[in-house]
Amino acid sequence: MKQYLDLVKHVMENGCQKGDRTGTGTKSVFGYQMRFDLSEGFPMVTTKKLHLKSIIYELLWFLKGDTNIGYLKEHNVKIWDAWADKNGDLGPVYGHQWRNWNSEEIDQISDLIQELKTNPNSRRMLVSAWNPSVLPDTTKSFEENVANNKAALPPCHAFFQFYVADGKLSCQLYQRSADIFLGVPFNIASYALLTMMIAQVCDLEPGEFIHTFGDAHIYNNHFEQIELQLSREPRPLPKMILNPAVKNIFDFDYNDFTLVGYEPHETIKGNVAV
Ligand code: THF
Repeated sequence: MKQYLDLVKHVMENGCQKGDRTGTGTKSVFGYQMRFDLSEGFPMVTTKKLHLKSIIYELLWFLKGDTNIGYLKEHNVKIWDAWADKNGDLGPVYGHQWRNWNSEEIDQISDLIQELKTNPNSRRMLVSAWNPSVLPDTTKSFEENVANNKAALPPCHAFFQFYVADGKLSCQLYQRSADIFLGVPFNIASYALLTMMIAQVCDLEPGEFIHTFGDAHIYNNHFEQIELQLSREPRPLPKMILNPAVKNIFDFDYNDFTLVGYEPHETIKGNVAV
């Protein structure tokens, strides 16, 4: 994953020291883009071990339209725990906006699949998680915002667009805010997987995943972990195999995903800024 290591180097060399909402401090750049050709392998970072199980369950949870961490907890996935209220709710975050935009029963994922199947030349195949009407009030706690029907956090991966050419499906994501050490490896794998799943159910081949960033940052308490990753030699990319029998995007289940040949360097721990 040269693309990821290039991003890391770029931000370490060119980033500005910048304060942030969480009070941790970051090195940050504004605007950057990476491209992954999905025919070259599945883009999983190899310079540390990634917990693919969390990535798959999180994506299945988004696709269900679920915004309560109960389902994640059932499967031992903890990555959303820090922001949920006492009932496990996060308010109208990703899953809600994808499947029931602004609570108006607009199912952006079903509409996208329909458009891909019937009008693949369309330039309007977007899904937006960004909804100004549910943005949280930053003077209030996560808990208070959720009680007011606001999202606990504004979406980081804000919207994405699909593109079909030569029978191949590509996806471009705009991520407004990107935690390069913890979140970005998850986000790359998650959207690469979503692109493969949608390609399969629309009888297309996976093309490219293009990852475009707004504020791309490395938290000050991740520098040591980042240097360790830069000292490691990247390994060959694994392959992701989907169960070919699945033809409906909402029918995928954890057992339909098989990752082959993932031989990463060992895990590196880091604290998440809340
Ligand atoms: N907030 C911050 N500060 N960083 C983020 O990456 C982030 N997200 C989501 C929402 N807010 C964020 C949450 N996603 C981990 C990974 C992804 C997250 C949150 C946390 C994490 O701690 N990963 C560890 C453990 C993995 C595991 O337990 O499965 C890791 O080592 O990768 C980004 O969208």
